[in-house]
Parts: sequence; C-alpha cells; structure tokens
Amino acid sequence: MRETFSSRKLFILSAIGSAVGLGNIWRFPYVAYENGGGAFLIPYLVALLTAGIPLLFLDYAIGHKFRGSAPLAFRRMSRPAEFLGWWQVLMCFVIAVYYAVIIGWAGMYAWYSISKAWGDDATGFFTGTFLEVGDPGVSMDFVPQVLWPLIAVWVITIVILVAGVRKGIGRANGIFMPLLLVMFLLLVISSLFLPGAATGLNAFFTPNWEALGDPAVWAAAYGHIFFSLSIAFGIMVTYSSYLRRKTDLTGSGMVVAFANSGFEMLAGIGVFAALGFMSVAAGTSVEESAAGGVGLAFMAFPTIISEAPFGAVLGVLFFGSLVFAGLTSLTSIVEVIISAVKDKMGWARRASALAVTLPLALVSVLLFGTTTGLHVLDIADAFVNQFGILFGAFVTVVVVAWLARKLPVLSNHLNLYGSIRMAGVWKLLVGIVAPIALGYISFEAFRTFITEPYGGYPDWMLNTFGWGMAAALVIIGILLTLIPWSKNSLLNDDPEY
Ligand code: LEU
Repeated sequence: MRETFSSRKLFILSAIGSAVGLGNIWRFPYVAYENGGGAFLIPYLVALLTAGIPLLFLDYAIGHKFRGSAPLAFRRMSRPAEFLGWWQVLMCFVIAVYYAVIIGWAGMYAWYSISKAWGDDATGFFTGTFLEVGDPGVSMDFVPQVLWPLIAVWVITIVILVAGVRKGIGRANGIFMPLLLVMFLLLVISSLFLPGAATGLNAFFTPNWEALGDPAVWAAAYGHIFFSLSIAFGIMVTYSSYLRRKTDLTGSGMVVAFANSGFEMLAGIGVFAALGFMSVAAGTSVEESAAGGVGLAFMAFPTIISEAPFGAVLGVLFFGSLVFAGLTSLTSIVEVIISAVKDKMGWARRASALAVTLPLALVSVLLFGTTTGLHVLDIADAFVNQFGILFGAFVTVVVVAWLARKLPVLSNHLNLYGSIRMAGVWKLLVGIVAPIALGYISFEAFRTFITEPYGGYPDWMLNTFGWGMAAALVIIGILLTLIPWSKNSLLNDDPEY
C-alpha cells in the first residue's frame, strides 16, 4: 500500500519545507536585486499568479489523482507521458548532487562564524582556503573541510529517507520547520537593528522601472518561481501522491505558495538590511556588497559577521537557517527519485532508498568533495534552472493540455478536492498563458546558451557538464521508460486510488 503523510498539517509543513530552501534565502534576494530591485516584485507576482500557483495545482492534481511517483502518475495519465516523469526524476538527480554541497558549506560556515576562520579576507577565504578552487577542470584532489560536511549531509538525508514518508520526511519537517521559523525570524529582526539597515532596504526596494521592459527580467522571475516553489520537477507530484483522498488540495496549495513567498520577502529584507550595514561600515555601495549568487552568502556574510555587534550569533542564525531550510528541500528532491524507483521496481522502502541514495551520494562526493566543485556546480545549476526545468515545464503543459487533453479531468479533480473553485481561470492559465510564457522563455534561454558560451567556461567543460549532460539525460530517460514496471505498481490495488 502506498505510504501516506500522517496528517494534512504534516503534508503542508513538508511541502513548505521543500519550497523554502536555499533558493529563498540566498537566491531570491540577489535575483530580485539584479532584476530591477523593488520593480522585480511585479514580474515576480505575475509569475507567481500566472504560472507558479496554477502549475503547483497541476502537480497536486496529477500526483493526487493518479497516486504515483512522477513517472507512474504521468503514465497513468497518458502512457507516452511516462518519459516526462523520468525527465523530472533526472532533474532531481542533478539538483540533489550539487544542492547537498551548498548545505555542507553552510554547515561549515555556521561553525566558522564562531571561530571567524576567514580573518580579514572573506572573499579570498571562500574560493581559496575553503574551497581550494582549482582551474576549470576535473580533479580528484579531495578538500577535507568540504568533504566531511558533505558526507554528514548525506548521512542525515539517508537516515531520514530510509525511515520513510511518515517516520522520516513528516517527522523531520515537523522538527526542522518550526526551528527554522524561529531562527529565521530572530535573524531578520536583529538585522533590522543593525546600523545602516535602512540603506540596504532602500537599495532593495527602490524600483528600477526600466527593468520591466527587459524580457530577461521576466525570464528570471519565471525561472525563480519554479525553483522556489519546487514545481515542475516531480516534488509536488510525489508529495501529493502521499496524501489521503479527502484533502483540501487547493486550500493547502495556497497556504504553501504564500508561506513560501512570505519567507522569500523576509529573506530579502533580512539579507539587504545586513548588506546595508556592511556597505555603510565599509564605505562601499550596496551593489558591490551584493555581488554573485553563491558569493552573496559565503563572501558577504562573513564580513558582516566579523563586524556586526553579536556577529557570531547572526552568523550561526543565518548559516543554521540555510542548513535546516536546505535539508528539508534536499530530502524532497531525493524522495522524487526514490519514489520512482520504488514504484518501477516494486522494491521495499529501505531497498529503494539505499539503491538511490548511495550512488547519488557517491557522485555528489566525488564531484563536489574535490577542487572541481564550484565550476561544475555553476554550469549544472544554470543548465538545469534556465533550461531543463523551464523547457520541461513547457513540454509538460503542452502535453497535458493539448496532446493528452487532460485539463477537464484534472480541473474536476481539483474542484472535487479543493475549497477554492477556479476551474475556468485555471484551465486558461495552464492551457494558454503558461505554454506561451514558458515557450518563449525557454526558447530564449536555449538561444542564449547556443550563442554565448555560458559563464565564459572552456568549450569542453560546457560540452561535458552542460550539453553532454543534457544529451545523456535524454538517453537515460528513454532507457528508464523502457524498463518494465513491477506488476504490483500497475495493478492499483491501493484502496485510496
Ligand atoms: N524550492 C527549493 C528552494 O527554494 C529548491 C528545490 C530544488 C527543492 O531552495
């Protein structure tokens, strides 16, 4: 019988746990600031309402109606759509491999906040002493201070996932999420009292209206919403397949979406208040302080920690929040893969969890426990986010709405199990608005990737970790689709089905 969450509350907490992650705390503030500051909130809200929430409901409807992991649920919806489910599983594989290492860095930095290991040069410390970044390339030189925290992250993740949906995922979220909320509120409130906080908030909230005319800003908003809400790569399909039948789907979805965005706004406020303090103290502009996505957390914060009153406390709160937020997201990413393997092979929870996590952890440790890390991470992240997920989402909405023509069935399902009725608007958004927006954005991203080599990396690296990876994933996805299903999965003897 299919595993289930023990209550709707734990499902909502787990869905929020998945959505609130590294993306909210270090990615959003930086992306918003780069893309028009206060004016970014408009494309952000438009993306949330026109694609974010409608696609969140789509994921819920597919997972809850067809009650399966992504490949099984898509297959039950329409047989040829199984491949889409595997594509989502593979996206999760790639994300998990590098997401884990950022959590490991944050764990190490929580500790460094106390010892202030970076001395006076936080930037040089991050890439030099800490990551020991080599030239772009692949090496087998392990970096102990990155390797051990990374292994620890995997051990925790494996323990949670072997324990299953109820005892592992539900319970971990029940503990980590309240803890995260408290730590994060303390962090945001204390950063507002730092001298110079207002300067940072001004920089964050001063709109650059011209940015609204730039298609890249809109692309950034849509891209961010997908990553941030954990939609269109199997997570919400998987989690909602663990829900009991009688559940308010749309009401839960609204809670999750607004909790995620609320958290994101708070993160923007907290991070920029702290950056304001830093720039006032150093006499630089907030713009200089806010450089680089990865850099924002690991280069700027150490300086704040060294100079702010109670800096060590702020550091532990900030990096500790990253760890807890990250762990609850990482478990959701990996669960997508475990659930798919479990369904396809018909194995038990423990066997599936180990068969997935051990090789996954090994790849992650080999690639990112070494001096290779940063460059590969950057390339994989760009290809997955700007291309893999958005293009995948585009194909999914086209298949669901126009080829399989399942919108009427799915919207009936949402109306049957939802307190918010919105069938007509929802069909319009998923069937027409989302395909147009996603189609435009993903083709633009594709064109940019072809015309300008991403990040100025050497061709062979982009060909291996970017294009090579994408081609390999398509082939692996096809092969996975061809493996026969365990009879039990296809039988549907689940009484909740
Ligand atoms: N939604 C998560 C975040 O914002 C990421 C996802 C890949 C689980 O960090």
